[in-house]
Amino acid sequence: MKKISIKPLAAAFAVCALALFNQAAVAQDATLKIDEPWVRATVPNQHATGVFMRLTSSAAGRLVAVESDAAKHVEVHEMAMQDNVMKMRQVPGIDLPAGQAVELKPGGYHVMLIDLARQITPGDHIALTLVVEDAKQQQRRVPVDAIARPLNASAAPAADHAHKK
Ligand SMILES: [Cu+2]
Repeated sequence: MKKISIKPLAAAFAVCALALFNQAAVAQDATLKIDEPWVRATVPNQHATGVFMRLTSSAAGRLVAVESDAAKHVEVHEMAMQDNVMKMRQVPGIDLPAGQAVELKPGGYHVMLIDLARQITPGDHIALTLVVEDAKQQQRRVPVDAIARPLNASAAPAADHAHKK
């Protein structure tokens, strides 16, 4: 089955073309609406922080990954009560039901930037790329520009982000 080996290559080309297109088109995606993307500013030597936004997909989809040059590792996390303690854990993705707003917010789902390249101060712009999968498991990349808000932007988990490796 030699044909199969061609497919990933074709997909890679498609993704590259999309990425280029997206960069030129200034953060627009026909299906996915992104509201108020923001990142929590950091203090010196803080190595991790969270990114938040509201996602509304007109067609059923799933956020499967996030990429950014701002940190060595970018993970999708969820905060949840576990034995009466708020804990966070990495999740493989976040479902985006058609037409339903999904909040990434302090205390819930968030994107975690781990091993930050530098300190983030309020007003900074952090570029991220959302990798979204549609119902046919086709992936596309959606650029996001998250603006840094002050450390105390809302009552939320901040300093106690313990990440086990
Ligand atoms: Cu986290």
